[in-house]
Amino acid sequence: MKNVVISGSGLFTPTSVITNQELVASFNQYVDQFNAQHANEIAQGTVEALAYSSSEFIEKASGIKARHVLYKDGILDPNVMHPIFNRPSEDVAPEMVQMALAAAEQAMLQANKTAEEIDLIICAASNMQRAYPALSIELQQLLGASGYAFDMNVACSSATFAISNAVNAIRGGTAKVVLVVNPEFASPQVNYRSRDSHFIFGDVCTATIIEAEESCSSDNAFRIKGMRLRTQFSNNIRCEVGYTEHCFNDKDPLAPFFKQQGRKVFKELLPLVAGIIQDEMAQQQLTAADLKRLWLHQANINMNIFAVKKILGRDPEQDEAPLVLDTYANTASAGSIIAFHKYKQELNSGDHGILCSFGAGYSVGCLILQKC
Ligand code: CO8
Repeated sequence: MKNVVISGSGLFTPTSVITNQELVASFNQYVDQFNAQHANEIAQGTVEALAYSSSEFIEKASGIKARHVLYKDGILDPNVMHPIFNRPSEDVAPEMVQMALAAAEQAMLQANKTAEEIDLIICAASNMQRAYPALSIELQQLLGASGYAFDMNVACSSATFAISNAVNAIRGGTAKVVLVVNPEFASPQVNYRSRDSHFIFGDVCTATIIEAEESCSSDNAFRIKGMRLRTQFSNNIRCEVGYTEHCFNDKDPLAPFFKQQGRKVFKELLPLVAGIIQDEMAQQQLTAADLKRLWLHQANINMNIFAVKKILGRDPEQDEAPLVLDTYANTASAGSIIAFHKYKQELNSGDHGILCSFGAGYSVGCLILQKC
């Protein structure tokens, strides 16, 4: 079987930042307005008063201190509470394609690959800005790449599942050099009026180049030694919005938003994640002592600490399981790739690491990587 590598990675980070303090101040202003407007109903017990959010809670419960967003305007205005931006026109690439272009250019540079050499593009993310034509095909045209392109969505595991598709396409002979992009434009899907979830997500885009080891000329490549994917249905992380929404008589104002049962996710997903990583380590005949890095999904600091302890049997050392969610927040499928992109340079030839995503579906994607 052909050896396949990740020969380059790229990261586009929006310049605008929202700190927990800014987010909480705006949310609490909204709470004051809501409670004042509904004072009578609250007094009569027909409406429940809203409670304040808190920066301390957010940081302790999630590890998140700030997040990058494409459009800060509107999000912090208690009378708007969503990003404000224009509907993309037919002749301007939408945000997700523009983010992908920026991340792709970095990944191509690192992999020493030109756009003409790319013959498959996969746009893999938790949301697509439109149903069709595929965002990846627009990106293909802007880059001047050949071959074919498609979009796919496995929520937080979109990136790892797409990389495994890329490996299979290369081994199956339908592609030689694959660009995977993960534009996570999450902020429009965040319910900034929900205390439980207003702090969770940020916007970002990652990119990776995947190719056969024999064609690789990058000095920072990682061999994909093992891949293990798993899905198991759960309603605990859900978004209802779809193309049928306008047909329903009972309009659901919460339909466009991300919602979850965070505690249940925590409890149900972790054993699944730990089991899949351990199974793949056993398959590759690796023990905890063989692992130099754990590039894990970035949803919650406590979840990552738990998973790492289960896998290594001890607390991680600094940068052994790097966290980026303090500054990026949860960036869905891009999270583990950001960690990989930022914390892969120190590994030496032969060193192993695990890149693992987990999230809605449920879905888990585990890749065992070895520095070439
Ligand atoms: N400020 C103050 N207090 C709060 C706040 C807040 N903002 N929010 C909740 N509280 C209160 C609650 O009301 C509760 O109070 P009480 O004890 O009186 O009932 C108390 O704090 C504890 O609440 P929780 O039990 O909910 O708190 P947790 O410790 O569980 O922390 C988390 C909440 C951080 C959400 C945590 O449960 C978590 O991170 N779980 C993991 C979830 C996870 O990994 N989900 C994956 C989602 S990502 C994904 O799959 C991608 C989907 C697609 C992406 C879409 C892009 C938008």
